[in-house]
Amino acid sequence: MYQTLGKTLFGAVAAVTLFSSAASADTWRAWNIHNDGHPNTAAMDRFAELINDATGGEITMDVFHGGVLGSQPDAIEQVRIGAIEIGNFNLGPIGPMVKEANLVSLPFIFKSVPHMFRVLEGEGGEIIASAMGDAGILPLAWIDAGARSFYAQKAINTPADVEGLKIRVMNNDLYTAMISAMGGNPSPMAFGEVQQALKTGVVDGAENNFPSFKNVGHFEVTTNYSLSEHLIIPECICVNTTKFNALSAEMQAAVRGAAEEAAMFQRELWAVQSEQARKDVEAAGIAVNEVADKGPFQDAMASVYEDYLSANPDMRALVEIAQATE
Ligand code: BDP
Repeated sequence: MYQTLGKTLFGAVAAVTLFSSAASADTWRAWNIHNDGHPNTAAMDRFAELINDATGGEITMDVFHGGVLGSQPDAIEQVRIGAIEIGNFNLGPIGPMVKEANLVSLPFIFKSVPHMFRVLEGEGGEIIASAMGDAGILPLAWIDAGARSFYAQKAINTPADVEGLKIRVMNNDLYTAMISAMGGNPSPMAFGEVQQALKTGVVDGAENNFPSFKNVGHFEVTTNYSLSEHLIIPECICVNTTKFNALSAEMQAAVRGAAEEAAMFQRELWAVQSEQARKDVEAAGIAVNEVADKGPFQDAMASVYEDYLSANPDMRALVEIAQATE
């Protein structure tokens, strides 16, 4: 009996020792809104492999695709409080929580995707990253999300074509202001609801990049995609700040390195797959309209800038940094 108890105790102690060494390995949950076939899904899967390799298995990652851990605004909040460790987020829905991130949601603030990356890799990016880190959602790397353009059952060549249309936007007052400034009716809505809303006519149109337009079937319920390219919104691989700061310097470098490599992989995939997505939707019958003159769209945004900057004068400096970046 004693011997049995002794063995049992010994077994229990051995198990505790084993378990505690396993417990120093941490499993992080990662949020991703996209499904298979989207470049970010492949990049997040790659990130899981890279983080495991770079940390010698001390950090492993379970990636939950398709937004199953919640809508994007909810997931951002969950990463901020540490209920989810990591996410691939669009900076659009981060703006309402971290003011500095709103820079990227001003229509036409960037001249091109390379210009957007130059701003993010300079002083502007440092200001945004540090504000996000302070808010609990630290960007480890920036990724590409191309440019967003309008789609509807008709071509949108001028702001007047938006007049009277109900257009779905992401959750951010700047996007509702943007649609209202063109005389449209903005309808903020979760990404997962947009296909049905387009199909049933709850909204007349929406706006997104080619991979998202294709991947969740918006092209199946629309006829025209018009290249207004009014928003160039970057995305991040973002981690809960407290969790990241608790790591040793060596582990922090490993995690950051893995995120940066995953981001490079994403940017390469994005270049190829966004072109392919355009070809695929065209082959499926979508009319892709070049917008000959974006000037009228830019002009229509003057009141959006004025209202925003008079309500948020502290954002003026950041806007000037972006505008002064070559
Ligand atoms: C996609 C973004 C995703 C957004 C979505 C949307 O990658 O993060 O949630 O647009 O429009 O392009 O909601």
